Parts: sequence; structure tokens; C-alpha cells
Amino acid sequence: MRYPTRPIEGQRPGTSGLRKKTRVFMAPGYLENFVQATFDAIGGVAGKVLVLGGDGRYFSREAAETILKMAAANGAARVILGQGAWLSTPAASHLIRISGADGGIILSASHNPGGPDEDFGVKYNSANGGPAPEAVTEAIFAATQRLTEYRKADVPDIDLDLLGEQHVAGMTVEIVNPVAAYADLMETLFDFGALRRLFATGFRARIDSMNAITGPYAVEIFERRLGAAKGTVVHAKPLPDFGGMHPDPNPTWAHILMAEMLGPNAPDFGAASDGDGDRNMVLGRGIYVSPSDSLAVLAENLQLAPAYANGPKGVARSMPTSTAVDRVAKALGIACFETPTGWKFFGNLLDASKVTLCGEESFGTGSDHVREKDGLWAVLMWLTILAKTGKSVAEVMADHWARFGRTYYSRHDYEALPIAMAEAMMADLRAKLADLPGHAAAGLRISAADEFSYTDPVDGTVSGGQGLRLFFDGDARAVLRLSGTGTEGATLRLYLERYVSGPQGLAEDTQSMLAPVSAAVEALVGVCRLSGRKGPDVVT
Ligand code: VG1
Ligand code: CO
Repeated sequence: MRYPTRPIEGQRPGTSGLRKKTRVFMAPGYLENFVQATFDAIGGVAGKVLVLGGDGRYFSREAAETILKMAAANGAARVILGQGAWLSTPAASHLIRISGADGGIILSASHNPGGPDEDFGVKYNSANGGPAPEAVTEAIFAATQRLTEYRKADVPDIDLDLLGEQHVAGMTVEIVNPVAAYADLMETLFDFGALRRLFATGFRARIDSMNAITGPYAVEIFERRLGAAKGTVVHAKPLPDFGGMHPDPNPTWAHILMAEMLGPNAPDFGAASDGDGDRNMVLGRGIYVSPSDSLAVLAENLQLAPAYANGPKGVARSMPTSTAVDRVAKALGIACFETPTGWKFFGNLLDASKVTLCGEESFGTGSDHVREKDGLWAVLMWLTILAKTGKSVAEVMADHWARFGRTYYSRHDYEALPIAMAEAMMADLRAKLADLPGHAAAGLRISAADEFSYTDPVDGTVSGGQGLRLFFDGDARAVLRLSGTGTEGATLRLYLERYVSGPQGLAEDTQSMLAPVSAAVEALVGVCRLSGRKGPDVVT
């Protein structure tokens, strides 16, 4: 069936797909328009094979039924669907790669909360398993603006929970176990024998799946295949509204895990995941590991896992991520690439075998095993380090800082600011950038200032306007950018860092160390002064 439609405003994919309030997605034609535009932008799906699944949030099942009918009406040959419309983002990436699919659609708003009054999202991934690059997301947006009809088969819903093959208007739907292939992949990358021995010694871990998609994956991998104690994985059942949890693995939202790990009788190791399973937060007994440090530690120790025995070929980090990994890359004599925010920018580097390991300050790390960041992969890599070195998390960090120095790092988020106000703050700072070097702000001298622009080293694509950077004397830096994943107002992200080479000053309080840098930014930009806020909403 062909259904006439009209372009809907605002369907431009952000940092990671299109994210809107769930009710916006549920409005008649909204999801249909975006999916048809996606199909049109990739040259149609006739005869193609697609993977489909998501984090199980509210409206996922209805969305999956709609997309199956649309894929059928657009002539797709086959859709491989995770049972119950479940697939973590890294598992979807893996499934696209091993099945030789032409692409996939992931239903998730990642770390945003779920439910009828919260967020929903749709993202297209390409045949390499990675998020569509900017050229494709822009083509999708362009297609949303000229849409006149969408196609959808007029057939009954199928049973999303029944493993095996079914048919939707002539198209085959193959429903697969969402966990099995991913768990098998992990077994090929890591020494599961060594990890089993670690747990057999009584090593205690707490894995908080935040009532989101990693639950079934974590139970299978840690409790079943690695022999961790029952109950190691908590909040293990994916719920449509995440049981009211905000599935963002950071100290603010994963506060239950934080309290346990920093409290008395804490387990040896703790980790949390986000809604769609691509993020991770890592903790040890009494210690929180900042994501930028985690990336540096993984780069330093990657060779401890069998699949990476030669260490990383190269590494990449998003620009706002701290420079901790740069120092490891230098010591290893390998390249370190600096990309804009968003995993889509790592795809070309991974496909061209220029890098093995990538990471972002926003709790994302991953390797060339898939084309997405991968939360449980990072957890297994950390456990590998602990198993093979016999060190605790605190000892790993202390040794890392002793060798490389420490980059104190924090991100301050000001959420739901009026859009015009946030854009004006950015515009005012942008206009001042050229004059800033040589001047001081709140006593800190600015050594350089610019707006980050990236030229992809593989295909030469230029992505401008990727964040305002302020470099200060004393190895300090601040970055400002507006979020591309929020669904309410504008979120201003302020990224702060300061490097201390040691041996003195390696065990200071992060926020105190960064206070002079944030004071300098406040003097220059006036985020609090202009917004009337007392401070950031979320500090990570
Ligand atoms: C945020 C993070 C970014 C991440 C993106 C998607 O984007 O800063 O690093 O890639 O979310 O993550 P923004 O534009 O809001 O800063 V998600 O977990 O899809 O797991
Ligand atoms: Co995510």
C-alpha cells in the first residue's frame, strides 16, 4: 500500500540517529516518514537484507511491526530480527557484519530515559555495521523534506517472539536469539578460561544493567559462561521504561552502583551500561575510573587479550575526550586520531585498519570487532587486565598515573537551556576566539583558541563546527559544544581537563583541580551568570 504523506519538520538525525519524545514518534506518520526517507536515501531496499532490533524501550514492538511492513512493501528480501525486537547496539552491529546484511535499523534513544513521556529513537547503520556516516544522515534528512508517500504492507502483525522464519507480505523475517552470536564473539576475543579462574577465586563483581538491554547479555556472559555468582548482574530485566531508571552509566544516574562501590564491603569490580548497551562505566573498590582514563588504560593493556596480542595498531578518541590516551599512543609509537563527537566518525578509521581501539569521554569504548562502541566488551577487557596482572582497579590506575601522569577530567552538562540562549553563548564565544590568545581569564592565560574542524583522513570529508576549544597555560583545556542527542531545549556540554605529570599531585580531588579552569570559562562565557543556574545539572 502507498500512503500519501507530507514532509515533517525536524527529522534531522543528530549525533546518533533521530531522537524525539516517544509521543512524537507515535504520532501518525512520524515513524513511517523517517523510515521511508531512510530507505529512499540509501537507494531503496528492494532485494536487500536488513537487521532490526533495539533496546526494548516503550514503543519498540509497535515500531518493529511497522518497520517490517514497510520493509516488505519496499521490496526487501529479508529482515533478521532480534527476538522480541531486542538487540543491543553492539550486537546489532555484529549481526549486520556476520550476516552480510546491507544495513540495519536500531530502535533506541540510548542513554535517554524511556516510556510514553520519555524518549525514543531510530538509527540507520550501514553494511559495515557502523552508524551511517554524515553524508548518509544528511541524505536521509533531505529525503524527509521531499517525501510525498510511504509504503507499508497492509497485513497483520507477526509474532515477534517466535524464533525461526515467518513471512510478511512475501518478505522473510528471520527471528534470532539476540544474545548468542554476540556472546560467541566475546569468547573469540577474550581468554574465558582465565576469566573463569578469576571468578573461581571468589572475585566479586557487580554489573548494573539499569533495567536495559545488556541484562540478558550480561547474565549469559558473566553468570553462565564465566561462572560469576548468581546475582552478579543487577537490574537485569529489560523493561520498557527501564523501571524508571535513567539508563545513563555515570556517577549521577548509576548512583546505586556508585554507593555500593564507594561504600563498605564493596565488590572488587563494578560496571554499568546504558539503554542500548554501547556505553560502560567502570569502578573498582573505592574508585571511579573516568572514561578518558579507561580508554588510556585499555590502550596500554590491550595486548593482554588474545585477539589483540600485538597491541593496538592505532587509537582514536573524540576531540573532547582527554589527552590521556595520546600519551599511551606516543609511548607505543602508534598513531592517535582526534575525531568529532559521535561513533560514526570512527568507522572509516576502523574499516581502513588505521585503528584498533576507539573511545569517547561519554563512557564509550570499543574496538575493531564491531563498528559501534561496546559496553560489555570494555568490561571484559577490564576484567582481563585484572585477571592477567593480578592488580586491583585502584592499583591499575595508580600504576598508570605513575607512568604517564594524570589528566584530571570532568564534563559539566547544563541541560534544557533555552535554545536561543545556548546558541547565543556559543556564538559570542566563537566571535571572540581569534582575540583570546595571550589574554587571561580568571587568572589563567589562554594560549590558543579555535573551533574544531575534522578532515577525515580516509575519504577527505570535512566536518566543521565540532566544538569550541580553549587551551590554557599549564596544560589545561576547556571545550564547549551543544549536545546532538537531547530532546528538550539545548544541552551545553563543558569539558574540562588539566594534566599533571607527577610524581607530585597525582591523587588530588578532580573538581578542585579543575576549579580554576571552570572559573576561567565562567569569566569568558558566563554560563551561570546568563542562565541563572547555580551550576551544572550533571557532572561526570
Ligand atoms: C552524546 C555523547 C557522544 C555519544 C553520543 C551517542 O552525544 O556526547 O559522545 O557518541 O551521545 O551516545 P551528544 O551530542 O549529546 O554530546 V549513545 O550512547 O547513542 O550511546
Ligand atoms: Co548508547
